[in-house]
Amino acid sequence: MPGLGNIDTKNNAYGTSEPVISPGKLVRVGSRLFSVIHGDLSNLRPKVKEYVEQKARLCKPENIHICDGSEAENNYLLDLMKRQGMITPLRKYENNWLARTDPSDVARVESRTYICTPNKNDTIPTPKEGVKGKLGNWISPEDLEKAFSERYPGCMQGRTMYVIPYSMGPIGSPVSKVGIELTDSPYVVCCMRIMTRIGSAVLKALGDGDFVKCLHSVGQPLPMETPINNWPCNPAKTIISHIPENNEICSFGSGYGGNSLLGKKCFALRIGSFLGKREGWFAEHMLIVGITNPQGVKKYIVAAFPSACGKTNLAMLTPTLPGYKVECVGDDIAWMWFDKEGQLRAINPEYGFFGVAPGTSHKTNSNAMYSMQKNTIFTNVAEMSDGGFYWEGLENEVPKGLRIKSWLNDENWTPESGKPAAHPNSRFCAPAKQCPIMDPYWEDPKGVPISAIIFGGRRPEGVPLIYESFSWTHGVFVGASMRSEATAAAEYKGKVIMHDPFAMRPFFGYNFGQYLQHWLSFGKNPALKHPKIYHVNWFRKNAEGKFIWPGFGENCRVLDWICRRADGEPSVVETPIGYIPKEDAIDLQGLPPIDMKELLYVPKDFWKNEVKEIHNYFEEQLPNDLPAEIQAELNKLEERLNLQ
Ligand code: GTP
Ligand code: SPV
Ligand code: MN
Repeated sequence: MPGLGNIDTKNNAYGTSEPVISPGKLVRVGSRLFSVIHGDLSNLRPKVKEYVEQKARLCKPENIHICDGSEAENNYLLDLMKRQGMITPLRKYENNWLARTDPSDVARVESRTYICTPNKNDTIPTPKEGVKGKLGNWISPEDLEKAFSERYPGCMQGRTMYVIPYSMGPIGSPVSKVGIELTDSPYVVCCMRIMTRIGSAVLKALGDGDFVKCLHSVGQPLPMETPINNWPCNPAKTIISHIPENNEICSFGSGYGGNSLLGKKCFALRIGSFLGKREGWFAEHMLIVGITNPQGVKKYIVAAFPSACGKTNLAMLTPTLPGYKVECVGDDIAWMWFDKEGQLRAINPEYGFFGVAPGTSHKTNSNAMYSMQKNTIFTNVAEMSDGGFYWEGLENEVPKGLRIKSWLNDENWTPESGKPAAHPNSRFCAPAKQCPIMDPYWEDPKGVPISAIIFGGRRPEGVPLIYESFSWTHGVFVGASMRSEATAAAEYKGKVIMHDPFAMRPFFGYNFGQYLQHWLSFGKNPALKHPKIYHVNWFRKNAEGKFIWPGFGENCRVLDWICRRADGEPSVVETPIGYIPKEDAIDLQGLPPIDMKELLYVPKDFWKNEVKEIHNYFEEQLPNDLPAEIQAELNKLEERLNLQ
């Protein structure tokens, strides 16, 4: 194996400056020679080798690098990216780095994310005639093949193709699943090493087993024109595609987040939900958190909020109620199943956090702040002249005496510029084990037992702080009818209220109607202990447009009520939409006065309108695929509102 760190800085064959570890072993694949600069192709098991060779023949990289996951390899890649100008060190910390992307590659691109099945209806519900389906994008095998032929051949020319074996879930555990990501982005390798467990140990555990085939290219073969911020990408040709039947993901043109770190949304949610349906489990866009009360009783809760709506914050909150302890299992994705005793259990398949930076501070989320003090890759945050990171909401004021360089490279950024210093979807990518409150069982393949399921969103109006559904089926309806204000996590502009069922709208791996059937089917099994299902809203605003609820660490007060309800506390008021807490049931000790009446108010006219919206949505989006039970729940909600 060539020595890592021994970088050949002379220009490569394409006259560009991608340095390579020299000399590399020349290997013939078909009619082409590749330089295998790290690892040994002949040591790969046949299925893996075949996949790598097939895609190498197609993408024609200059080099192949099989990742072992070691620290030396990671240091080599970080150094390589530094030399390429793709990342800069944040000097104030240990091994923290900042990448600035091309400003046109800053978030997931939902409009170019596809699921490919022979039948369209297997991917998305058939909408009403003349209406565009909004529950995912379908592409036919023929059209995908054509799109591939216009993109992948030769797309890695001049670059190194990295082979990343990775495990979602602890390596070798029966609940874990393996992916092999081939990518031409060293940034992706370093982030995948944080977000998943990667390297030789994964290949060993995989043996001759099956894996999810993941192909990723930034879509810019060398030589290319000077990339903006040294961030190669190809927004005009970006396409993120999934072929569930083949266990395959192909992503082209974007280097960012969920578009390129294929273990996350593509595998753990889209392919995951497809496999979950087939195998009888759930892959959900949910955090997993443990809460222990002053009596030492611990419960775990999962919560699904749309992107940038508070999962990371709730997953690692610092409780303000005395005597409570919160521990984090996961902040974005839960794989769940009912065990033989009928208990719902969950694991976090990830290994790190890819968290929203703006709004994160010692005041709002100190555990996230501690998690990112070292070994963290930041993307599109701003940089202070002392080598520190900076973003909106980090400090109350812009620090005096320091200059701030914005994510757009404005060296002397000031708030007066009227533009944010950090991109609203800027992120930190940090190892989970650096979080001071990781749960002792966060890597237990048996998972943790779940006592409650929460749905929620950003609802400035009308939606109470919390309500409890009447039953499992009603809870599934609550998930199905979720709506939330659009955020910067995807390409949407403005603050429109969007439907986002189960916080999964961009992540369903198959027809949403069938997904609902899957959830409902568990309600029919009386042997299962069905956790209660809730809806929360931290984002209700008063007439002045201010948040009524203080949020963040104070959300433990709501979790506490949920835990007490799981133990049978009868402190509820029935409303048409579900049970809400009695006015004094939520512990408000130590808080300045809060208008709980306003926070818990269920305005009838608002909800009648909400019913109309949901009705239209179902009618337009799933005229044929909506399960009757869900329609019945909507009708019952309407009746309850009319009776009131
Ligand atoms: P993804 O990683 O995109 O899935 O997002 P997420 O659901 O993990 O959201 P995250 O916790 O990162 O929060 C997103 C934004 O919402 C941040 O700017 C937070 O500061 C803000 N936020 C989170 N929790 C609260 C809360 O309880 N109240 C208020 N007002 N804002 C919050
Ligand atoms: C989300 O958008 O829900 C994220 C960030 O967690 S990304 O990995 O880009 O999907
Ligand atoms: Mn997310």
